[in-house]
Amino acid sequence: MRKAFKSTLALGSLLVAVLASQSSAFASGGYSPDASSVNENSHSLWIGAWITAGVVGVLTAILILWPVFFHRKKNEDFPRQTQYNVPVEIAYTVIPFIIVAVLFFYTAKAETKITHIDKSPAQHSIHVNAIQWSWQFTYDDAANKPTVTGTPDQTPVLVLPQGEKVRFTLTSNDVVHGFWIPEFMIQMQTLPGVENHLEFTANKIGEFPGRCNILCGRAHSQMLFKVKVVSPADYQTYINSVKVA
Ligand SMILES: [Cu+2]
Repeated sequence: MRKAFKSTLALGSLLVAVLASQSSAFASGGYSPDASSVNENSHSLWIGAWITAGVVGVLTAILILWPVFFHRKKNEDFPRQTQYNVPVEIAYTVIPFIIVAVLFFYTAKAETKITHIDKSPAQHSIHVNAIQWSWQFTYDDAANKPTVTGTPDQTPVLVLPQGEKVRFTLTSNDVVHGFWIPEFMIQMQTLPGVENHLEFTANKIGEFPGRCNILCGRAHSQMLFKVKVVSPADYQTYINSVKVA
């Protein structure tokens, strides 16, 4: 018993040490609050949802553990059975409803901002087309509309200008795929026969992984791409250097 207590204590201290060493990553929920214009709206929602889940989780654990420790069977008598406690039933119906309504409100508010498309055209326009099993990026900015087509063996690179808004048109050649850049807290489905639109600004220079996040068939896990955020000048140089497909 003492040994079990000691090893639990050791495990607990190890966990605290790991969390402390990762404190900034832990505090930001594993995501950057400003990597893109989407993060600026998604990040607070993400953290808020975790805090809500934490509070609900701790309260639920207390409600479960309380009777376990303080209402243990003291004699052989069958305990008094109760039912139809109306105030309790109303409370456990109304409280979750309020929690869901509040989460829904903040989700809908953030989503409206994230999916907002300005009437005036964005500074840049890129067409993303998903194909089994890779991605095609067409830079509509350049007059010759150069296209980069990837394969599972040659993952394509999506080059974006730092600090400038890009309007994405998302389509699919075959089945439903999901255009996902985890670092930018954004995912949107690409649907055959439908054009989806999304606008955002990448704020930080660097390379970030991109993936398909809808199970779309045999080689779904190989639908990888790389996002490379460069300065606006380097972006112009890049799109002028891409060969027309
Ligand atoms: Cu896919």
